[in-house]
Amino acid sequence: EKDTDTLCCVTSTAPVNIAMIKYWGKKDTDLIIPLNGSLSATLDQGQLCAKTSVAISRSFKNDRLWLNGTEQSIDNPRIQSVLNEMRRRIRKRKFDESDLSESFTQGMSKWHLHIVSVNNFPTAAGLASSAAGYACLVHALSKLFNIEGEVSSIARVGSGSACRSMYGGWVEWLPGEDTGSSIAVQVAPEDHWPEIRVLILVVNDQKKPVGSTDGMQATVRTSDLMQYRAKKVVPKRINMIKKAIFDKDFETFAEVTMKESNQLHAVCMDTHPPIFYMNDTSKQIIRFVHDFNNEENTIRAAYTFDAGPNACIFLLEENVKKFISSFSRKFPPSSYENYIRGIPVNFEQP
Ligand code: 2P0
Repeated sequence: EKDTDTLCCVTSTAPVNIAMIKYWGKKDTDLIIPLNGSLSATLDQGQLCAKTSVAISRSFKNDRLWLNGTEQSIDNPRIQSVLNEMRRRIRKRKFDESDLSESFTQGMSKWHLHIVSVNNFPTAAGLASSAAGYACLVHALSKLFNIEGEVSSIARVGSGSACRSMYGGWVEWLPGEDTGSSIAVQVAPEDHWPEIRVLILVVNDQKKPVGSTDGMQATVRTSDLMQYRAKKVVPKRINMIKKAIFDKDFETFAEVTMKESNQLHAVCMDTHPPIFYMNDTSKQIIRFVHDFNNEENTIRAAYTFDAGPNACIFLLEENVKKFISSFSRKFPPSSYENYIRGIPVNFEQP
């Protein structure tokens, strides 16, 4: 848009993250405070990522939002939560007269915001598109308005898992009790374990039948197993996997990752009525990974599934070729060859 009336524009990119320890369930649905902590790896920039531009100008008539080329309502409550949290942060600090932030906090009577976001992968297919999208929006707005310090909690009010995409490397979301304490922290940096790779096996890139937000609250309401999981299982697993990451102990890392994935899908099954995210192909992939590991009696690959049928496979770089050749013998190439992607978990900051 042509503009001579003080247009300011910032563009950011942010990668998706893949959780080994799963977030599923909130104790505060408005503030998005989770029932349990979670832990993820942020993928390399440029592979699966969101790209967002934010612009503020006096010549814009109103606030507007475009997602993958289609205009969406800016009144989306999650977007409004992010914008409100952003305004709250701006108000907390002093600014000079030339600061654009002032215009933004004063109801935007003269200044309006345009947000344009695109993903380079399917939206809402269980590939963490909302995580990358909100992380990217918050990163771009923070740059536009010079917000410094802890910003993962702003991304969190957009979409819980987005707080983990605000950092590279291995990232833990501390569940916390309130909006200031429910934040993401980096537990190990980008270059800590450079041999790790992730393969994404896209079984189905259609929109999932039950969204994560509704699915997880149905689980919280109806699953007894969920309460046990949040209190008794997850805290122990977070400690175990952190130690495995620090020690680069792939076997323990892989075992915890696979058990976590299976418990997420067990609590979905324990939801009433039950929720199924995995399909028959997903289950064949699980069987395949266990067979692959049994072949040489060492754990060389680990699967994890989120709220969809697609598999993420963690493995060490030295085993990628062997895994793909063995996988292609078992599964007909036409069904996956365009989708199998080796992604170095080389994590960069959004
Ligand atoms: C995770 N998932 O830890 C888990 C594993 C799905 C399964 O984070 O309601 O889209 O926006 O906070 O962040 C999906 O949850 O849900 C998710 P909201 P979100 O990655």
